[in-house]
Amino acid sequence: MSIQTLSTSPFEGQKPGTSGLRKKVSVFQQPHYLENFVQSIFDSLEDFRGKTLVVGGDGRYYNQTAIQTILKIAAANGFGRVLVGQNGLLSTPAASAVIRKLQAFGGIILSASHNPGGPNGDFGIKYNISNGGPAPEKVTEAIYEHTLKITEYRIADTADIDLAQMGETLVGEMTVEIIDPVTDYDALMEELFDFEKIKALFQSGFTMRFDAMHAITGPYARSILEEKLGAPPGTVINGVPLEDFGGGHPDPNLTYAHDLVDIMDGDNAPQFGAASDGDGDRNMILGPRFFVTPSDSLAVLAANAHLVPGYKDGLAGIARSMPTSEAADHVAEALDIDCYETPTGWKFFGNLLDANFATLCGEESFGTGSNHVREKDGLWAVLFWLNILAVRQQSVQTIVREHWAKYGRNFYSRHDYEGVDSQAAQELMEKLYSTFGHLKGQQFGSHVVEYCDDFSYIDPIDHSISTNQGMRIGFQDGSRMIFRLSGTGTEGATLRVYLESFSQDTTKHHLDAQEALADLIEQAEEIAGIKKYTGRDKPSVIT
Ligand code: VG1
Ligand code: CO
Repeated sequence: MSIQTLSTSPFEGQKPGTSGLRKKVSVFQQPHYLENFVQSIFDSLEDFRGKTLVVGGDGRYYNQTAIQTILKIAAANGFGRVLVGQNGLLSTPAASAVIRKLQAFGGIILSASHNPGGPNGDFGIKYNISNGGPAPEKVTEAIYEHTLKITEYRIADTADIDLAQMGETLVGEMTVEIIDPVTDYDALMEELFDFEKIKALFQSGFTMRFDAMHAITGPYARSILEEKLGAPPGTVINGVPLEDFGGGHPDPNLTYAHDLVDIMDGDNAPQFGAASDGDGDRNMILGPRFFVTPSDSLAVLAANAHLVPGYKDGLAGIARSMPTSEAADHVAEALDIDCYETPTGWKFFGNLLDANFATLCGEESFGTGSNHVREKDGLWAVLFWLNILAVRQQSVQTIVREHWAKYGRNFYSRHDYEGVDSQAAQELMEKLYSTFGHLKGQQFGSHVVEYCDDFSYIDPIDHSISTNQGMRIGFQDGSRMIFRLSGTGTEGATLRVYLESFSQDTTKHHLDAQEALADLIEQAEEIAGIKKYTGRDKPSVIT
């Protein structure tokens, strides 16, 4: 074992964002950089000597190199055992499942999620606690504090190990076990969903495409959809994980999942389409020429949960992030269960799930999940939909339209302005905040402001407080707009504008969201001066 001192380190304190630390690969490649961050994680933890850690990533460039380093630092810091997915692979939800199943002390997940990969792309690292979920703010704050004062790290002076070889090896005195990344996850899915019914659905000729976007979900989707559920070969497309995701942007939305979108828009579109992101925690759900917004998807899953074996006894509650549409709230009301509104980021759902306050959780950013793990879970959401489709024997579109007819439709869209000047973005937010004193009661278009605030959240379990979680403006007609700066980008700032309006008028439900929200979009510009501050006349991505 050797101890490295950091006199030449470029490391100046690193703050984990919405989900861990994300930077360009070249930043992680600087001498001592990764080492310092990993040592800072371990320095912020207590009593892990001899205990088990789970390590895996989405397979992007630098994944295996980083894992070799992490193993040596874990050994020198006294972990007893580390479980690593074969070839360094573990989807984010699978890592969460493994941590929980083996009651590990925690886990390290290497991913920059949906951000592009490769030598010029992004890399990321995140610590998960023993419940399988992302470290809460008090832990990420402690990690950050340690990055400010770290002077040395401990690392075992040993050779790299073979990450392809299943079984056990020693690194110093620590045991490393290479595990199959898919087995435990598959078993969990089989417990939750009616595989027989879904199998019968495929046998009856039901057609689907799953776009793994050359990212981590390929092996999981092939194993479950094609091998276990009997979907025909070719159902999973872009199924081989690549270090650079084939040059693509593994973000399952209408802009980046274009292979799938082209298929679903085509004349011979299959009956169901789905995609997942870089690390397998996001999902997009499509019918032929029909897009299901993630907010609607959460509401539909909640309303139909009783049809699925794992949730047949009902839901304890639902939780959604603040910018996610209120569609799920209407379902919670009908079911007479609680609906929680949390800040953006999955870490805020952990306590609610642990305390059984909520069973299903969701974010507008293509994230849906439940108490089966403590991360959002892309393939889980796809299987949930398949289970509902198998029981109801209706199309995706019919199910969603019936849902709107019953609960009303929450028109929803998010406009992202990516890579804008950080200072300008900050100024926009500050200027907006300074108007809040006199916005209330003012009319914008046909909307009158009912409330405006900078969202803060008090965790109902540990009473911790999270402030500055987004500027929200609510109108008397139930519509909302929210302005927030992203915590996951790696270049400049990303401004997110979230827009929502509600209609119970079924004659309007066929409208396109941008059309239905056109007035609100105009008023958002009026209120915040987006063009002036960002210098952009339109968003870079609309979802
Ligand atoms: C984004 C999403 C947020 C999500 C986070 C991590 O964060 O808005 O809802 O939890 O990404 O998702 P931000 O701060 O950029 O808005 V993943 O799939 O990157 O782990
Ligand atoms: Co992700």
